[in-house]
Amino acid sequence: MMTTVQMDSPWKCFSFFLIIFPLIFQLFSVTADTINVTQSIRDGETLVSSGGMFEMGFFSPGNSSNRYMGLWYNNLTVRTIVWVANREIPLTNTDGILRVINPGLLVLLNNTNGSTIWSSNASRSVQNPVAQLLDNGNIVVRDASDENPENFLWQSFDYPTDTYLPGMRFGKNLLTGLETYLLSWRSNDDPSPGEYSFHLDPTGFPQILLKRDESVQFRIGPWNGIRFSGTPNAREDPTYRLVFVMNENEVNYREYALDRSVISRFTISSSGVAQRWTWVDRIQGWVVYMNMPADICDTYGLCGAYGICNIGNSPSCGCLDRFVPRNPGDWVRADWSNGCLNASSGNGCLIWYEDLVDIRSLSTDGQDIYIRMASSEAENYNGSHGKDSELPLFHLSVIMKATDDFSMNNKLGEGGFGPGILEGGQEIAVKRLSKDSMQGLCEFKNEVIFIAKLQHRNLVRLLGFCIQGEENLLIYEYMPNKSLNVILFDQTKNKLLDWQTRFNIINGIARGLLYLHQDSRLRIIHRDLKASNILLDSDMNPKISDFGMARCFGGNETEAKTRRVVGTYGYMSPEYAVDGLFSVKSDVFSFGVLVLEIVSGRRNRGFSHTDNNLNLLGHAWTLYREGRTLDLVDPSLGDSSYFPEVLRSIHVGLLCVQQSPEDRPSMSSVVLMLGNEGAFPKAKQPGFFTERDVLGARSSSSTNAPNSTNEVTITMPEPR
Ligand SMILES: *[C@@H]1O[C@H](CO)[C@@H](O)[C@H](O)[C@H]1NC(C)=O
Ligand SMILES: *[C@@H]1O[C@H](CO)[C@@H](O)[C@H](O)[C@H]1NC(C)=O
Ligand SMILES: *[C@@H]1O[C@H](CO)[C@@H](O)[C@H](O)[C@H]1NC(C)=O
Ligand SMILES: *[C@@H]1O[C@H](CO)[C@@H](O)[C@H](O)[C@H]1NC(C)=O
Ligand SMILES: *[C@@H]1O[C@H](CO)[C@@H](O)[C@H](O)[C@H]1NC(C)=O
Ligand SMILES: *[C@@H]1O[C@H](CO)[C@@H](O)[C@H](O)[C@H]1NC(C)=O
Ligand SMILES: *[C@@H]1O[C@H](CO)[C@@H](O)[C@H](O)[C@H]1NC(C)=O
Ligand SMILES: *[C@@H]1O[C@H](CO)[C@@H](O)[C@H](O)[C@H]1NC(C)=O
Ligand SMILES: *[C@@H]1O[C@H](CO)[C@@H](O)[C@H](O)[C@H]1NC(C)=O
Ligand SMILES: CC(=O)N[C@H]1CO[C@H](CO)[C@@H](O)[C@@H]1O
Ligand SMILES: CC(=O)N[C@H]1CO[C@H](CO)[C@@H](O)[C@@H]1O
Repeated sequence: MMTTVQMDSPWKCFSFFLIIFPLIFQLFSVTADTINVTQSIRDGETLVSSGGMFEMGFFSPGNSSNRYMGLWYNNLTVRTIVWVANREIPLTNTDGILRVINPGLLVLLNNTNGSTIWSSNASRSVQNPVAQLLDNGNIVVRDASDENPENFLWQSFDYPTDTYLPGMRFGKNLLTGLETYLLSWRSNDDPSPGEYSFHLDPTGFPQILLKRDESVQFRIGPWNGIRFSGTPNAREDPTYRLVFVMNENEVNYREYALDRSVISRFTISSSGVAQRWTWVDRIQGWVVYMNMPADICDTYGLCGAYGICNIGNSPSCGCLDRFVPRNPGDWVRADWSNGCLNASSGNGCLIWYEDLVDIRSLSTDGQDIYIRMASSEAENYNGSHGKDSELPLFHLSVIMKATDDFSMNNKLGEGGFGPGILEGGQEIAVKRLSKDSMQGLCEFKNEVIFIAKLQHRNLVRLLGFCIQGEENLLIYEYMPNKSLNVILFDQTKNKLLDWQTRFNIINGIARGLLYLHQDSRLRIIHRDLKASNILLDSDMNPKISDFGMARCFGGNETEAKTRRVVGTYGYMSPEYAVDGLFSVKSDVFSFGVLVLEIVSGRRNRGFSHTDNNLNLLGHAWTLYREGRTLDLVDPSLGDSSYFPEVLRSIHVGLLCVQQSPEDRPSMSSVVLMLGNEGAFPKAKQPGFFTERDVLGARSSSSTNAPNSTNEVTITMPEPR
């Protein structure tokens, strides 16, 4: 008993001292957020950011007695280090001193003998350097006399340690080569670089990699232009907004807190776990609300090549359909790393361009996998998997009944009928194909089955088809708000299209088109994108219609050249209209025309500016060059608060309609540009600059000059 009492009192005394100690320090701390060349921070003194959020000074991590210069939250009851300067070279006593020296360096010195322990660097020198701790946790060196306070010589946000703070740009500057990434601490007591790092890999479709030394442990993404694919827990949540910038200068990722009172951070632990934290006042502590890897299936390549991980299964690793374990013995021992082999039966073959690794099944946010296989193979595959991959074949009588014998009351544009109502109550639209557009029954059927597999929220859904006698019908879901042209070009109705709706339509079309262009190696080129082919659902979401049809019914053609140009005057790219050359970039051109039409509320076709005889494209480009871009905007869009988005859309539209296909962006860049700020290239002169260009191009090669009909069919001269 005696010993316990004796032990007890010195401990009490000690803990009392621990509580008092920081208070004493507070008295000596510099309350400023900035130091200049005549000032310094000694051990025990601190800088506090102007809003009181962050504090910077000397500290000892964990149970270590070493001293480091670092940064933590000023007000939180748990000291949380978010950045360390001298992580590799600790001070062994309290003799460190932080100074700003000419020509603009922040340095940590050994005050006993004046040697430099740590230093920032700078690419230029300035007259009056100061170091400032900003309220977002960024330590910056700048020139006190610089009028632009953001013109930093150096910033700690470029060189984070193991913590991402909101506002930081995480990624790579492609001009300077500077990479901003996270590097774990060695242990709680030691901030020197540990084994784990967290990088944004900018090659191809950017993805975020968690590495242990050089080996990938876990992957977020890839970024598909909209979100990180395959990583449901890496999506925006109500606390932050995510900005992804990708252009020729930089590829980076940035988060902004939506509510400044929410304190959050993202770290990479010394044991290799990436974690998103948020401070909870009620419990006066940090809560981890996201862990990555979250489970064993997140382990990179766990199931090997052609393996697939499903956390609901035991064991979690399995093989892709039609594949078997390469080495069943290993699988029994829970070693899946050798993956799977195809169990090809010899009556067909699967072509793979590279090993497929790191596949898992997800209930949300997954990406469909499309596998190109021989049609004989596909038929076998259908047979063994029942109805789910088969498209319903409708009986003609059902369609006749639903559309009231193709009644003219139900006519929807050329060859279209709707709404028809099936017996179950489902509303349908029916497209009746003329028989001279057919390539043959078998091809039609294959094409239809193929198109049915293209599913995207911005493509009209094909519900079934009907081949009977002379009739070849396609049955689609019915879109209650008809097509975009009906509302966009109507002076009264277009008031219903506010900017948010228009921008949503632009983005939706872009995503639908991206899906067509990129989803499969077949590269579906729409070839007839126009306002009347954009249908609107009950929530005004756009859905592209008539996709794939051009590819199917375009006649005898190769990928690159066609004798019959099927398209619509006003939307056709010059190389397509004049030379019959088509590519994904001809769709990009049509998309650009659509964007300019949506922003201006004017048709490209038939638009002719009174002063200069320019068409809509020429007019838009002229305004853009004269810095009057906003003059293009539909006057019924009154609210100026969206102008940054409007300007961005016009800029993207103009990039898409450039004369040369090589200059036009791909749809993946378009999706990125629409969603992000950033420096875009200047738009060059559009193709079909004036109305005359179009007419000239048309009369030189057409045998069938259209007057007021919308469709154009140009027959190219026979190649010799
Ligand atoms: C540094 O800051 C102090 C306090 O604001 C000021 O008195 C001093 O003149 C400054 N020195 C220089 C070189 O700017
Ligand atoms: C930090 O605490 C101080 C003193 O209690 C308070 O004045 C200040 O507003 C707080 N700052 C933040 C960012 O919470
Ligand atoms: C310090 O060491 C003790 C005993 O080894 C341990 O229980 C404690 O968690 C350590 N503290 C930190 C912050 O690492
Ligand atoms: C600082 O300098 C003194 C004197 O040379 C030396 O004893 C001490 O180890 C130095 N500290 C560091 C961290 O280099
Ligand atoms: C200061 O002390 C450290 C550690 O002893 C030594 O490495 C360094 O060379 C010394 N620097 C100067 C300028 O004496
Ligand atoms: C600053 O230092 C980092 C790390 O040593 C280096 O990668 C970078 O190129 C340096 N920057 C300049 C401007 O010297
Ligand atoms: C699958 O098997 C076929 C036929 O044996 C072979 O040609 C092909 O390369 C195999 N594919 C893979 C991915 O192993
Ligand atoms: C398509 O064109 C090629 C080359 O001109 C010709 O050999 C082939 O028979 C044509 N096919 C059809 C279906 O017209
Ligand atoms: C278009 O031109 C054709 C032949 O030149 C003519 O028969 C037709 O009536 C014209 N259509 C319209 C709507 O003017
Ligand atoms: C769409 C398709 O080709 N389905 C075929 C799947 O296999 C069964 C049985 O062989 C055929 O009857 C279907 O036509
Ligand atoms: C702008 C517009 O016409 N919106 C209509 C779209 O369709 C829904 C459902 O049919 C209608 O309620 C909207 O008024």
